[in-house]
Amino acid sequence: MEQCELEKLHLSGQIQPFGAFLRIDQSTNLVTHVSKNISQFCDVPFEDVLGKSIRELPWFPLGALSDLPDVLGSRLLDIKNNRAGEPLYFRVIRADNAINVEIELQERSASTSRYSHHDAISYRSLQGDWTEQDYFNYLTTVINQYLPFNRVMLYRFEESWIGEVVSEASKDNRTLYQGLKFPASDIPAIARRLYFLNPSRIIPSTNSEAVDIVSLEESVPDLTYSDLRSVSPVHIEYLSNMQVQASLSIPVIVSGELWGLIACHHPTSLKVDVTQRNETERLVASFSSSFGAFIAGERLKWLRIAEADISRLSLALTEAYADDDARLDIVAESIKTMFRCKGVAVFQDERVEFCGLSSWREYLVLLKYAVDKHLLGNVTDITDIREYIAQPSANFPIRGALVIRQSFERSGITIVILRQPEVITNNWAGNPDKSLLKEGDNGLIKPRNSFKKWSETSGDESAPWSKLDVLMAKKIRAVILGLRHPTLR
Ligand code: BLA
Repeated sequence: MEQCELEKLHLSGQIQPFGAFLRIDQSTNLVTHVSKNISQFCDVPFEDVLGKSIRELPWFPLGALSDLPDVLGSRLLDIKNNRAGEPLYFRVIRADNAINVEIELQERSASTSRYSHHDAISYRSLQGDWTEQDYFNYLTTVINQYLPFNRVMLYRFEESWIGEVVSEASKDNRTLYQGLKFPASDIPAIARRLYFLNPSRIIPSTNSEAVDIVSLEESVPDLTYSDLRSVSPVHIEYLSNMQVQASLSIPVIVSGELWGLIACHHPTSLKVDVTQRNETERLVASFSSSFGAFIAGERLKWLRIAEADISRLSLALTEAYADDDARLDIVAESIKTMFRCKGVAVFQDERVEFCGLSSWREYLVLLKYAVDKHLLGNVTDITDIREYIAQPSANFPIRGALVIRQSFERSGITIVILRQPEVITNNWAGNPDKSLLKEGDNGLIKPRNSFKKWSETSGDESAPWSKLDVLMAKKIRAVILGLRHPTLR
C-alpha cells in the first residue's frame, strides 16, 4: 500500500499525446519546458520554442495570459487556428511560479449544445422531494445521455477512503459495479490530491505512448496542474484489467472536501472535446452544491430531532434526581429509546441500572470493570468490547459499546449504550486483500486483476458508531454535567 504512495505522479516528466505542453516562467516569460510533440499542433519544432520569450511566438494567444486570475490552479481557454486552419484550444493554467499552457485540437464532434438538464438539478432538488439516491441517479443518467462513454459511475469515499459505486448508468443498461466497494489503495492519496486540485482527469487511450517534455536545464516540470500529465503505469494496468481503454474522472467536492468522483469508462480509445469536458465539470459542480445543500438540510432535520430527544432526556434526568434516590432506570430507559438499541447500562457508585435484554445482566460487572480499567476518554466508541475484556466467554453477547463518563471519580455517572453482534455484508469488486500483487523478486506492484463481486460477511461485530451517535453521546454528557451536582446527593 505504501509503495503506491511513493510514485511522484506530478513529476513524471511526460504527457499524454493528445495535446502539447509549455511551461512559461512567470517572471521572465521564457518557455522553460516544452513537449516534443508541439510540431504536430503548431507546426514549429520544439527546439524553436524552448528558451524563447512567449512574445516571440506569433501563434500564442497572449491575451489569455493577462486575463488569467492570480489564484493557483485557475484556468482560461482560448481558441486560435493553426497554420493549417485547424482550431486549437489553448488552456492557460496558473501554476507555482509558472504558467502551464496545454494545446489540444478541437474535435470535429465538439458539441455546441448545452446540458438541457443543467439547471434541473437545482430546480428539482428545491422541491424537496428528492432522496439521496435520486440525486446520484440523476447525475449519472444525465452524463450517460450526454457523453459517449459506455459507462458512468458515481463513486463515494468513506472516511477511510474506501470507495463505493453508489450509482451507475450505462449505454446497455447493465450495471457491473453498482453497490460494490473498492479498497482505498485503488486511488492512492497522492492521486486523490491531484483529483481534488483539478476539474477533471482524462485518459483518452491507455495504449498511447507518453511524450517527453524537454527543458532548458534538464529539470522536470511540476505537472500538478495539468490535464495532459502522463498516466501512472500501475493505473494503466488497472484500467486494462477492467477492460477499459479510456476514462474521464471528475471530482465531486462537497463542503470543500473530496466527497467522491464521477468515473466514466469506455472499452476502446475515446477522446471527448474540451467543451464537453468543461460542461460536464460544470454540471458536476452544480450537482455538488445542490447535493451539499441537501446534506446540510438533512443534518438540520437530524439536529432538530436530536434537540427534542435531548430536552426529553434532560427532563428525565431532572426527574430522576428529584429525590434522594435517583431513578437511574428512567435515565437508562430514555437513552435506550433515543438510540433504538438493545441495551443501556447506567452505573453510579455501587449502583447499576440496566434496561434491555435480561440475559445481558450477568455481564454488567465485567463490562464496568473493563470500562474502569481501560477507557480514559469522556466519550468512547467501541465496535467490539470483548477486546477490553480478559478471556470473554465464547457466548459473550455484547459487541458495540458507546461509553459516556461524567468524570473519573468513582461517584460519577457512567452510561454504556450497547449493541449486539450483527451480520454485516460487504460486497467488494474483487478480493480487497489481493488489491495489489507483488511481482517476482523485484517486488514490483501490480493492481489486482479481478473485479468480480467478492462478498465478505461478518456476523461477529457490531456496526461502527456513526459521527452522529458520538455527537449525541457528547450532548448527553453535557446535559449530565449541567445537572446540579447529581453525584453529591
Ligand atoms: C488513479 N484509480 C485512479 C483513478 C480512479 C481509480 C478513478 C483516477 C484516474 C482515472 O480517471 O481513471 C480507481 N476507477 C477506480 C475505481 C473505480 C474506477 C475504484 O472506475 C471504480 C468504479 N491503483 C491500484 C493500486 C495502485 C493504484 C494497487 O489498484 C497503487 C500502486 C494506483 N490509481 C493509482 C494511481 C492513480 C490511480 C497511481 C493515478 C493515475 C494517474 O492519474 O496517473
